[in-house]
Amino acid sequence: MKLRIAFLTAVTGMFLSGFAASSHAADLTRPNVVIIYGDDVGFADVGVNGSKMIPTPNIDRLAEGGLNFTDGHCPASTCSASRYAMLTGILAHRKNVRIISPTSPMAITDEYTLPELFRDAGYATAVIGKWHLGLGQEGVKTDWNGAVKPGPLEIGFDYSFLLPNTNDRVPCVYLENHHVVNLDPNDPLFVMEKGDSRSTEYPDGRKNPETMTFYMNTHGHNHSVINGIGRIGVQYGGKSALWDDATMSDEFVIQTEKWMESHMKKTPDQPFFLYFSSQDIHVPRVPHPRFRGATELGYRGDAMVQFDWTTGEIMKMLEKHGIADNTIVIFSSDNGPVYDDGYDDGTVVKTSTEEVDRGHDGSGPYRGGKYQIYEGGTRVPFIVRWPARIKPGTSQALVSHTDFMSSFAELLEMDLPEGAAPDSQSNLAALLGDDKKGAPYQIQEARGYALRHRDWKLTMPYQKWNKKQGPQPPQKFELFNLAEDIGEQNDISATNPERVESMKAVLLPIVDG
Ligand code: NG6
Ligand code: CA
Repeated sequence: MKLRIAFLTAVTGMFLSGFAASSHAADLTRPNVVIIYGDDVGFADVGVNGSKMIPTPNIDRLAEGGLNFTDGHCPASTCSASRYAMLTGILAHRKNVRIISPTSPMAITDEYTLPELFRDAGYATAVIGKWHLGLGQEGVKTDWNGAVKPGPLEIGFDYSFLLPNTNDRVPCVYLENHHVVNLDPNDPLFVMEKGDSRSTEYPDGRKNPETMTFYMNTHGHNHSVINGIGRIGVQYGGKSALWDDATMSDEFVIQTEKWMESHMKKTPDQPFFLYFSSQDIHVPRVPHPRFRGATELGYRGDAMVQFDWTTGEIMKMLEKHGIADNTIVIFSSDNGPVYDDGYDDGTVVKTSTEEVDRGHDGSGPYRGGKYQIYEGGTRVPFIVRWPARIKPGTSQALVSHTDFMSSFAELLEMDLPEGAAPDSQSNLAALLGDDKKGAPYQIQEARGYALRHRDWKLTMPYQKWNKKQGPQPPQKFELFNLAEDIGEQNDISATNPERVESMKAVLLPIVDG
């Protein structure tokens, strides 16, 4: 009798949990969401968008199983600005967020954020990888030997494992939640600010350039030399906590695996939002030796192959836990491609106007790249995969990371708080493949601004430019019709004055606001 009850209970339990599991799998308002964010990965650095010289089978597979957006944009053509707008739905210029320095405080303060939206909807939330949105409080010197905060945990993430700034900036250590990993209290860590008297304990690249043994700098990147690579900023101490550049991708994969295992063990039915942010293929490009030689393009191409591997590992984790079908995986990048971004790593560029590295063009048919306002600066790989809901294919809809806030709010059936995410428009139908057009307009930020309206693009003049910043930005309002001129070669503003005026009327109030 006892046995029978036990058996019945087991069967009912199986039925119930089976039912619960399948109803969870079919819960289209609560899928897991994983953003795999690359760094400086251009539109055509992935095979599915035309890269022939860099094999990216895992990313291509992701695209085959999802929607590949060919007019998908990051908010800006540099890192911090893009990430700020993606996580807040606020364009970065409104808060003067530019490229963040090693000593900058948290850029996000009281804004309502994407992780908060997910958390409010009942999700577990985590960020693993590059942060570059500042850490610590404005006006207070960050104590890297104590609790480093505010940081991601104060803006909606339950867990964080970070590369605090960028891989070319100090401190060259990992930060797990509030604390530096492997820090020896007998060798405290300092990030020098102007006026600090302590000299660096690492070689100073300005005085001893011969210590930059991995490769030399081409511009900047000559303060503390760590692992034979000159960095931006000066670090003192923290030797036991130094990262190894060559194993950074492995480290992020291991930490993601750990986090996902623990989540699936403790709360398998709770959906999660994971913002996975790779350092690849930002400089200094130091792929693990097992990837070196994977392409004929040296460090840059090989780092991209490494990032493809990383993407495949994340997909394997989702499959292992049986959650790949009801997980939205977004693959994208924070800005367009760049070749020489400060180190002599062998990347070769023939001309400064149309940048091509030994036959490989990371922006494909689009003009420009990182830092620039032309399409190559913000039009990046943009893949959305969700087998439970999205029919695979290609979409030409105009979409942007700025719209994630409103789009996910709609998907989760959540109301954004009053005043939150003012620059975010819901583009959910386009992201799901139901709307072929996408946003009626979109703002792009760089050194200067641009407005997209369908196939029309208006760029705004930017005069505060100097040669060191790369190709010259527009010096007057320019108008392009991308339907006929995908490479933005023919400025037709002079023959379309009315369109210029009507587009200015949309762009200028947003830029000035
Ligand atoms: C620039 C750096 C560049 C890179 C960039 C940030 C110099 C001369 N240039 O200031 O190397 O670090 O900032 O890149 O130091 S981003 O992708 O994080 O925006
Ligand atoms: Ca970047």
